[in-house]
Amino acid sequence: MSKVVFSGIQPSGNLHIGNYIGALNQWVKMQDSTESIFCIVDLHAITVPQDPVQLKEKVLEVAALYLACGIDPKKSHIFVQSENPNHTSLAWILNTITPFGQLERMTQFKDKSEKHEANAGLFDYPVLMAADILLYQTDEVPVGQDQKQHLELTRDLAEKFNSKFGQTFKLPVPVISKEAARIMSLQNPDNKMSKSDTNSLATIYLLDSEDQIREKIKKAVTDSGSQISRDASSEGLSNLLVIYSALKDWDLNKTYDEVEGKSYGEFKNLLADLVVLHLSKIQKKYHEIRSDEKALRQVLGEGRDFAIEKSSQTLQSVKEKVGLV
Ligand code: ATP
Ligand code: LTN
Repeated sequence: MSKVVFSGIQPSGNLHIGNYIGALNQWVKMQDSTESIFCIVDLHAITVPQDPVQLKEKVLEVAALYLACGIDPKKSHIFVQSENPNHTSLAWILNTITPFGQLERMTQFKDKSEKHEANAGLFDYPVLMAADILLYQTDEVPVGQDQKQHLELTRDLAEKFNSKFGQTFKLPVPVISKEAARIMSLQNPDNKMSKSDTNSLATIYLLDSEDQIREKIKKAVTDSGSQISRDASSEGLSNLLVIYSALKDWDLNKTYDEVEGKSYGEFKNLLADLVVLHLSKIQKKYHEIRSDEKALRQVLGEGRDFAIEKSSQTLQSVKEKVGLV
């Protein structure tokens, strides 16, 4: 039997090249050899305030971007989290074995509750994520580095449930690519590139225009050096080199072989050409897919039916073990 892969992205803003390089690009590579399930996690998105009309639109936008980036509905299942009620049912049950202190230690909760009014959903976010994953007896979860702590909690909860009630859940393994797992902000290379950055130059969005892409790369923060050299790369410059390598689909060494000795300006031009080329292909497909909403909704409908069917088996067994029928 092939391995089960599960992952998700929140429809909480515009997807960016960090999401693409850290997550989506890996998903595309995994879908050929696994049973892949990719979710649009709208219930996670509402843990911070969302505009209801925009949220509906973003769900479809993210779905269309999944497809445009190469997720193939013939190979993968794509669905919207809130369309499968089993996620919230399992999350509630897992809540009852989740130590309060462990949730308090979650970095993402600490960060987000500083920026927004903390609510119980934000606190409980990782338990819903554990439910997402455990419902499908998932083997592998491809994510960016920032999600590692949530995956550790997921494994802890699965182990705890299994030892308390008998073997029920598979223990999922995070798949985090070494170099591309943490694409940094173009303006502040100490922070990760993020959907919610207030500095519009910090993030390259998948739907940015050519001019926007070129401007952001041109203004990306580096150091005061002028020529690329293997042994003296600042964080800002290494981030650009990592983006270049990821889009070329080769390792950092090969990028150095190609660009060592070039001026920062020359390299930035090369990078801008590459990003523009790469994103223009994605954007072309995106606009085609997004303009046929009926077909898109059909993909999501098939994904939902599959997700409900597959996850109901796990939920049923959990309920029986806990004493709920
Ligand atoms: P926000 O910035 O609003 O917190 P986000 O950009 O982190 O959101 P998510 O939906 O939380 O987006 O993440 C989707 C996936 O993209 C996750 O697997 C996450 O680890 C990955 N990811 C997000 N940002 C980056 C990044 N800068 N580099 C690499 N991977 C990333
Ligand atoms: N928290 C994740 C999104 C997410 C997820 C999941 C990722 C929700 N449920 C299950 C993998 C598996 C994030 O990327 N911020």
